[in-house]
Amino acid sequence: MKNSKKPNPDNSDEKQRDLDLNKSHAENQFLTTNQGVKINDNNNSLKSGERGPSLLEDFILREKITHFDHERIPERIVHARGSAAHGYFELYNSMEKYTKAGFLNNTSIKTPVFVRFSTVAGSRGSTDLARDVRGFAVKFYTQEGIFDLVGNNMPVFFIQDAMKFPDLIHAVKPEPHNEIPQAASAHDTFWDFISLMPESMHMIMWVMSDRAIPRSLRMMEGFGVHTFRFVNKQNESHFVKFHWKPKLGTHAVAWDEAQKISGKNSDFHKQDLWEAIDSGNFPEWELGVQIIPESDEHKYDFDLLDPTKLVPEELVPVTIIGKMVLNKNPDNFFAETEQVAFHPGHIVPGIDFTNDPLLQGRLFSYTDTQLSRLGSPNFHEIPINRTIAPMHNNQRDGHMRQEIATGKVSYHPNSLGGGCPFQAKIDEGGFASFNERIDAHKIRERSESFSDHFSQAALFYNSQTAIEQDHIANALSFELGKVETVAIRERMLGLLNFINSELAAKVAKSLGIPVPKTIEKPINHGVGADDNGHHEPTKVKQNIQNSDALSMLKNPTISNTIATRQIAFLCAEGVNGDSVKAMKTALQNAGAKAVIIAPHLGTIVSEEGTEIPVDQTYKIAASVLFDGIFIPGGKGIDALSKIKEVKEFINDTYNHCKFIAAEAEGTQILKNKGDIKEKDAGVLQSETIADKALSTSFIKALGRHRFWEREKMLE
Ligand code: HDD
Repeated sequence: MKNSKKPNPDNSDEKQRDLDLNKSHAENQFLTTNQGVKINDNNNSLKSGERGPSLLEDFILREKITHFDHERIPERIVHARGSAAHGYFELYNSMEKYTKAGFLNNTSIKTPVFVRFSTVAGSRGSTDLARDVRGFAVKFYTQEGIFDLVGNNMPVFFIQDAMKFPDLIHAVKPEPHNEIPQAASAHDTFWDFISLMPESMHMIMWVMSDRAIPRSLRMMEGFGVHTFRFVNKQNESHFVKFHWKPKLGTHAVAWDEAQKISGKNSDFHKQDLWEAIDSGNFPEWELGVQIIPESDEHKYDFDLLDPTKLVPEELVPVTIIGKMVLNKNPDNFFAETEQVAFHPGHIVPGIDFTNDPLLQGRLFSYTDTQLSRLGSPNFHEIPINRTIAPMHNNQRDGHMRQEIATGKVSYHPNSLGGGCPFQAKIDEGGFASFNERIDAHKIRERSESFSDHFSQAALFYNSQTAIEQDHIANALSFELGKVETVAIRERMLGLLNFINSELAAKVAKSLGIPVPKTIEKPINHGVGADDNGHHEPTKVKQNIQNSDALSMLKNPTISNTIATRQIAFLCAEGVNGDSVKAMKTALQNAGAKAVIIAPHLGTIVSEEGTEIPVDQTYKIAASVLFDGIFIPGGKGIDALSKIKEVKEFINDTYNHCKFIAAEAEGTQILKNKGDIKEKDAGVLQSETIADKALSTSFIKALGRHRFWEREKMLE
């Protein structure tokens, strides 16, 4: 076979066909050098005699080692750790009234997408379960060019102006003198900065909430964060906020669990996404928009241009306009996930920016960073970054140029090339920026309308259930407990007190210091507050209402599905085979995965004498890697109760508020454990083998994700 480039059978969309052009397949091929010379010996370098020095002449060795030496590129300065997948976006109803973007007008177009999820602070090899914001970046390969929606799993941001971004990131990254801690915000420099930046308080509430420790990348919301514009054919503009709503609901793990997962499987999220797609359980999100007419720009008591504010869904409802399905894992992590280059400035006609000062700064940063990360202004030619729309211009040359532009003309206007490539009129699809009128002085200032730093932080906190509020207080107690400088802890307590005095008091109790009384005004070094009180942050407005949409627990999964959930079956020799089989079948029928855990791999023999294949041993499996446990009946229970890891398994499952089901003899192991409360509704028990009622109620319970009420029982 001469040609090793063969088309991928999965060429279902235009982007996949485009990527196929660059794929290579080594089956039935000779090993060659980069120049195509067949290699005869890939084990030994060329030497002067068997024991002699290697020869400089060895072009095969030199090429191999040189390439290896240059394999690494700089990791992303933020969002270094990521996982990505291919898929498509489908529109439900035409949005023509608001935007002329083709992919949002035509419901018959399936737009290919590539989506990368990430943590922000950690390095490329850090843990998935860090308490952190998650990046949620979507590249739409539209027929009119690339649109990147480069968002996060939280709808607001820490800072209001891009000028502060390097400071924020320097503060959160490992401290520069000793490179500690990795992928964690619980250290002095982060909280030093935050305690001096009251504008970050709303985002801090989100990051200290369970949103920062998702159960899965498939179970998080996504947000465009900034207010963008939709522009229609009549050149009318509406403000728009983008939302991604996961079909599987928004779920989190417990903080103690997150820390343990980091040890047991630091690739937990990466693997979860990969396996779900690999097994055909394609994750889906619906795209929602909040649309605000231009005339309402100044209607709200916050500024639409301020990225530390959200638009409560109760004020402007989210309209669902389409869905995104991720249905293909990348073929090569480096070529696709690592080299993909997102940019909020990649927009298409029909979508435009607003004057949000954070967004404006981002418009510069992303191309700039790709230049150092990917090494050339030709990064748009890397297959994963290549548009599927026709692309012609007079940009030329540069490192690693792939395109062979023909002809002698590389300028515009020209007559020698017949005027080509020519400009597009607006009705031919040419991009024209929205002609917003700007009449202003050049000024290095922040708008007074950005000064309310506490109202929405309080709105978020007040909208949470009591359980979620406790989690926020606990997270703050953990983070500030790791801060060594007492003055920083005190400053933070002062700021928390502006949000909610009970929250501040709870955290203060854990830190063993009082909430400082002396701080009457928040210290604000962020927006250039001056001695005259100019631009001082305003206090919480009294007219704050609750916004149920901000709570995860008030918004359970639409369908309460248990699809793709992993349930551990705690087994040993002599387990009841019918008990295992009946529950396994019931869970599988509901889309969940039953994982048989036993003392050894291979098979175990049930009390009926049948062989049951084992998936994992107690040395490998851990409660934190599962969504719930089932303890089947059978005489094997004696052996099971003697296994050290089983006790830890049950304890962790219980402490992390997961659902437990046990049948017949299996219930004894729970009864013998004094710390499992008898009246716990999250522990389902039946004395009957293969009890249908038990499996039905277990499936229903698992759909609730967690029995968080147990936390109170554990106090
Ligand atoms: Fe950013 C990467 C999201 C503010 C500068 N950002 C990056 C990624 C996401 C976001 C999801 C990873 C993309 C990928 O997977 O490759 N960033 C955000 C959001 C922000 C935000 C939602 C606020 C609303 N970012 C922000 C500011 C700046 C940057 C204010 C600089 C002024 N961001 C970058 C960057 C990165 C990046 C340095 C690193 C790697 C990259 O761009 O490609 O340019």
